[in-house]
Amino acid sequence: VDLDDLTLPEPTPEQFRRSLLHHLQYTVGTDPEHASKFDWRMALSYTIRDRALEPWFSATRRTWNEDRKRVYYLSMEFLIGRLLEDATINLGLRDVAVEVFDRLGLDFADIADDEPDAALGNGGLGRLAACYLESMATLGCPAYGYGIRYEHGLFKQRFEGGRQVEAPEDWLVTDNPWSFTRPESAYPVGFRGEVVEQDGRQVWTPQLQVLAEAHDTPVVGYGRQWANTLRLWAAKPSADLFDLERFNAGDFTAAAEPEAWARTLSRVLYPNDTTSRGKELRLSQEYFLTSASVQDIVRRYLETHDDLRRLPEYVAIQMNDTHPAIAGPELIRLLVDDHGFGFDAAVDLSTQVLGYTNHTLLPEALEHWSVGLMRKVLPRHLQIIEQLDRRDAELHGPRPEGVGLILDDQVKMGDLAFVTSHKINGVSALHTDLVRRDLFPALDSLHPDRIVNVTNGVTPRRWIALANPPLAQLLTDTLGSGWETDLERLRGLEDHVDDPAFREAFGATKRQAKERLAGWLADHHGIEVPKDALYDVQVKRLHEYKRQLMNILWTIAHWQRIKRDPGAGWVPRVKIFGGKAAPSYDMAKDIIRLINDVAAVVNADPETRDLLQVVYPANYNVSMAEKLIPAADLSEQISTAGMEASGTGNMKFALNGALTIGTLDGANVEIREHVGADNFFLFGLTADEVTARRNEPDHARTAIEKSQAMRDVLQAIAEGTFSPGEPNRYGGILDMLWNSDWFLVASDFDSYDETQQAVDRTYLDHERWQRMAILNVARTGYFSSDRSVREYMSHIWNITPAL
Ligand code: 26Y
Repeated sequence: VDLDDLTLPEPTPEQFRRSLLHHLQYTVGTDPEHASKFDWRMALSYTIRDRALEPWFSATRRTWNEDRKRVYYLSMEFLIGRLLEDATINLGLRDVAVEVFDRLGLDFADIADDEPDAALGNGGLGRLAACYLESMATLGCPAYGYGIRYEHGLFKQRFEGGRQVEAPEDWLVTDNPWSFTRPESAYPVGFRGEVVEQDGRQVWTPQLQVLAEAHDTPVVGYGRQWANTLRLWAAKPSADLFDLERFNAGDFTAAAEPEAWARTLSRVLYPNDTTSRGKELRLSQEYFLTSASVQDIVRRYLETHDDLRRLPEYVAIQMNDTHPAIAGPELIRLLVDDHGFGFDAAVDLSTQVLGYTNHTLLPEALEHWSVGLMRKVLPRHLQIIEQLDRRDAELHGPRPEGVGLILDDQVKMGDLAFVTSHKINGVSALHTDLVRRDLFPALDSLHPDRIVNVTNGVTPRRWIALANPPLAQLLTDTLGSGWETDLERLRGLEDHVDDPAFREAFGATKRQAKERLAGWLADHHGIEVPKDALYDVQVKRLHEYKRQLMNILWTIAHWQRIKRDPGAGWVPRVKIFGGKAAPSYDMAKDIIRLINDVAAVVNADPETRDLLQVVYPANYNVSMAEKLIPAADLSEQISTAGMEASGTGNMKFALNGALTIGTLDGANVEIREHVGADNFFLFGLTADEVTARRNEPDHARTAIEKSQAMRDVLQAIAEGTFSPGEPNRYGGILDMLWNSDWFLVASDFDSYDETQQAVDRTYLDHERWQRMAILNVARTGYFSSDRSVREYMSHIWNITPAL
């Protein structure tokens, strides 16, 4: 078959319209008169998808023909959001699509807004994986993302009486036009059972087996030259799991039990982005992803090669944190048990193939599994881990206390990932230093060139072109096209910073974004906000270290001050919060409730209404971020120094012309270096000062006693100002603030307060603010995920792009 025959030409509006109407009739089964928004979205998705197939096929064929090295990005999370508009932009079809819908009397944006988010992730780590997939496709880096096709992504959040209530998310309930099922690519994944020695070899006979079935989504790069695959595994019962005998005996429920267990593996995303819950299911999910992916990788390699010793020339596997860290033992197991390798050779080979990215230093997020659980679920892998541990001890001589893969009967997954990887990377300069110094000091001195830094980045296609079309247009008008794939070109804006016409145009893009946001808040959340206020935004997962609490406490202080002197020339502010708390994280949920309670009181206060509004739209997700970020004037990046590995929202805000108020934490440090200290609102203790302060007894009480503002705030909360009739509602928060305050809210409060006041003063000087905002855009091109991915390609994956 001559496949070129089937290639679709670049469509004229007329051809696009015909495709759309064709799909509406023949794929969706309706006609324009009766089509719902859903029907139109489906027809449009298939029309766009058709155009994605050409680059997808040609990239796959080229990689195959040229026998190229491939990257495999293993991640338990891919927080992709919507795909339709992203694919439309990357295929260069947005203008044509908008025009065709216009002519049909429909609104493209409205149709695109109908798509549910693919929320297969919790937060930063999952969104980073999505940005990297998009950049790899744009750069022509042959790559596969491997993940789990969760039936239920991250829970939906709503508020009842200000409290978070979770409901299951069901993105797959309606058709997913982007996914292709590949029933022919299914792998058995075994669990439990026994290992016996036969003829000097270990033979593992699993007790349970499930099938991993592949579902592929094309990931189209910008400029439609390349597309990669996101392969998500769905768990299916393998035929022998169904107990026909029991079923025939009438015990229908029991007969279905093993089948139900199998499906559980891809049922739901763990909504916990901090603590590793010692749950058999979580470990099984991790192994399910990893085993299916590693089998698929080896199978693909062997289709065109016969010598597994050359695997590192063709395969790079990146582990997104330790969640897939069983990849080392799994690859070693396949090489030793199935392909006759000796242990040392297998370890050597695996290490050359694997890389590990660390995303957190929080002790509660460092995964470890008890030896008992490992023995039960993955007995063969435990043997391999023990053997690795013995081998390491032999290779490197006597070890200090605490060094080794197993400590206190727990397998430490970070250490395991380290010893099975040739490169370990942190996600910002500061974080990487701390990974070296605090997390892996012993392993770092044994392997001094293994730990490297790759500062995170975000894709400008989604976070500028898609999220902020007016700004994108201004960039193109000012710099020409090309900034989308060469973000350092934003530097060119520096030449225009003194041009009043440019500043006016830049200001107009921000105003438009605020108007869009205000309209959306009114329509979708029934919230009215002034359009000409300073928009101050903190959106991210709820966590104590991110200090949403400090932000809301300051909001109270600000409100109190306005009330004391309403005529003092205040800058009107809209304080915007967004984010979800893990369902079991009580303190985070209390903070959510406090924010909502404060919003209720403050927003209803006639004295301050025009000067201060607090809004917290429920269910923050990727598509909400696309609306909020472009409208922000001020980006809150206020974590306790040393605790936020990088942050990536900070980059999105700066690229959209928001100024940052932030601590010297994560990538804030580098953002500040890039934009210049004058264009960044810095406050707070440094990471080293944080460590020192924590050792001072009573640091919290001391700090509160020194701060009049903070005492007034805490008193108002204690009096029930925000919880009328229930003054003790926030007793837990108050007690924590006075007596422990691990995250140093009290210690940093006054510094934050002063800096917030500097923000107001600066905002009053409109021209100065405008300049600062423009310079933020001009100088943050470095934070494109294209730059990050290039660094991975050259420093870790040793791969050259095909484009
Ligand atoms: C162990 C398990 C429950 C677990 C699940 C998810 C542990 C951690 C996570 C997620 C971590 C995460 O999202 N980390 C974030 O990664 C971003 C991308 O590198 C960073 O920008 C951000 O600072 C970091 O918190």
